[in-house]
Amino acid sequence: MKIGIIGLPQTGKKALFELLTGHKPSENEVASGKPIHGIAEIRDSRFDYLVGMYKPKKEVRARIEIELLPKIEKDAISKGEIFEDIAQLDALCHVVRAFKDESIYHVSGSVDPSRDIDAINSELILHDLIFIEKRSERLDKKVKQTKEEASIKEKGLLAKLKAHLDKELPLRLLELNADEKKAIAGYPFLTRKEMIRVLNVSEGQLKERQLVKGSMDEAATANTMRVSAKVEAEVAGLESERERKEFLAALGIDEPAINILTRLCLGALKLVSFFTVGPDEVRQWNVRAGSTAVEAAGAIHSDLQKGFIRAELIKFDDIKKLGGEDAVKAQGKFYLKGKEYIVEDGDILSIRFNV
Ligand SMILES: Nc1nc2c(ncn2[C@@H]2O[C@H](COP(=O)(O)OP(=O)(O)O)[C@@H](O)[C@H]2O)c(=O)[nH]1
Ligand SMILES: [Mg+2]
Repeated sequence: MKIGIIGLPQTGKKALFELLTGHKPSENEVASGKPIHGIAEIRDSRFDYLVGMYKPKKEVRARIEIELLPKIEKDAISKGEIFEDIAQLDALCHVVRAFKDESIYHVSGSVDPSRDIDAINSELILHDLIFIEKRSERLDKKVKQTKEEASIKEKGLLAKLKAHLDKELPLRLLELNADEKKAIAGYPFLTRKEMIRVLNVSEGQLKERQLVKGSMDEAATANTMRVSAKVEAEVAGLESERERKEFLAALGIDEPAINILTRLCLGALKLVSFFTVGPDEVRQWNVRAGSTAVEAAGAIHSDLQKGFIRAELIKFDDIKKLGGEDAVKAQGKFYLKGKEYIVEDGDILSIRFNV
């Protein structure tokens, strides 16, 4: 499961990638025009809380894969290449320039986040429209020759997708039934992918409420957040946790934006986190939303999946409220679950198994 960072030139993509992954791409890597791989640790205050409670010998954060894609420029669609790379991703993180800085050039000469959001949307929409056009031409030929029912049906579906895209709307906002989803599952539609939008703002804009004015794609604002790459880099550069806290408090910020961003990435990838805890190790794990207890066991080790007996479950909120495992048990909030239990975000699991 991979999320990719996309956007116009000079928006702060590389700065955010560095903050998320700790990997500083070299000039050569950037110049190669290829996606740059990195791994980001999930920053989750629940994990920190459990580490504080269990004081384990070892702490292991969950991770996600991140790719930094080359800049998307106007008419990028005609060059094509980057879109094949985007098609390989499971979700997108669009970095939008909102910071004002005269010393850093802007491709369009002025800072205007909603214009830039629409520009990138349009490129992705155009990509999907071109795909539909080509696919439809092939289907037309096929229908003429064979009158095949499945092809006729698919043509109808593609026409429906096209009508939606023609309104400048991404396909992720179009409701499809299970059959329709299945029919297009193998197609490289970019606007079907979950998208997070990161407004890279100036320090003074961090607390503003309004996200973007007048963009076409307002339905996506739930997945939009503000970051100041500059502030985050300063926070990351501070030595101690105490210094970081004080610095953020002085700016009126509760938590580094990078933490919020990693959580949004998890959501966009449709992953949920569970925890395993104990004196030896506290660890956070990611599994696909909808995974069963036995699948979660398999994420830990195949032996746990094969020999699965049951999962012992505590909810994070319960242990936080009650202060410890003993109190959780005393309150009857310690649960036993079978193979088919659907893991929820924030579950603390202990798998009983037989080898
Ligand atoms: N003032 C300011 N400059 C930034 C911020 N984020 C990035 N920059 C600068 O903008 C330029 C482009 O940043 P970079 O991370 O390379 O963006 P990319 O080209 O989109 O990958 C660099 O000179 C950065 O130092 C920010 O939050 N505030
Ligand atoms: Mg750059």
